[in-house]
Amino acid sequence: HTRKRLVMGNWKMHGSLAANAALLEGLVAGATRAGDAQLAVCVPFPYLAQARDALAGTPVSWGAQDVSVHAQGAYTGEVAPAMLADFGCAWTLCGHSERRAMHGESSALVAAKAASALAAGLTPVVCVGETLDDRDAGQVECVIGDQLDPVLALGTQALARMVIAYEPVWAIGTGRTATPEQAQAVHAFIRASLTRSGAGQTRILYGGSVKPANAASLFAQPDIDGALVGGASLVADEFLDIAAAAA
Ligand code: G2H
Repeated sequence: HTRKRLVMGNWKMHGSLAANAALLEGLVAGATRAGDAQLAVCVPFPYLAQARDALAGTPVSWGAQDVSVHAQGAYTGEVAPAMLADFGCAWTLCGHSERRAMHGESSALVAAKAASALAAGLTPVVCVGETLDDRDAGQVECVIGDQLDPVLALGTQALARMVIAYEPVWAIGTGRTATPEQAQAVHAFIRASLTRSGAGQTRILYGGSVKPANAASLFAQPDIDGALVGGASLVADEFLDIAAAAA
């Protein structure tokens, strides 16, 4: 494996100052368990300063779960990429399926958000994934391809500076993980698309009910370069067990 592995937590809308303090402290204390793999957490906006204060100077980096497509202006409730950079964010998720489904984010908007993040020096983690209906209809590659197209159109330079996360919607928070073989098949499809765009070394994370018990078999796949972890990222020991499997 030549690509550096990345294990990223997505706290979603969970946490409090008190709970985060304990979780962040646990992550820092156990960070060496990740070995050569990178560790990161994507926290709710109000807790970015807390993450920065707890994680600056440690091997654990931090980021946001969404970003505005706009640089600044009259966009009430939005958060600009430069604001995330101001708080030391290295990363922002773009187009998590929950944002696509609940906030109507199109693949074109998601790609534009990735470009806006890159312009501020952040690394976008662009999420793609099919629904169970898509899968049952044999449309996996078609759907993932449509989601990727506007991202690929950003060009080689942009693609080389981002991360892709494959998260089958039917595996998110359901306890139902894609088998390593199912995940690898889609990762290989994404890898081929990236390779045709000159960015074959861009990392591709798997997400969807990643747990300590299934992490090692996912990481054993040739095109799985790490994980985007929701539920299991809220417990330091579970997250670190996953990181250890990536080490
Ligand atoms: C998928 C994942 C993290 P979970 O959404 O983005 O969450 O691990 O809870 O399925």
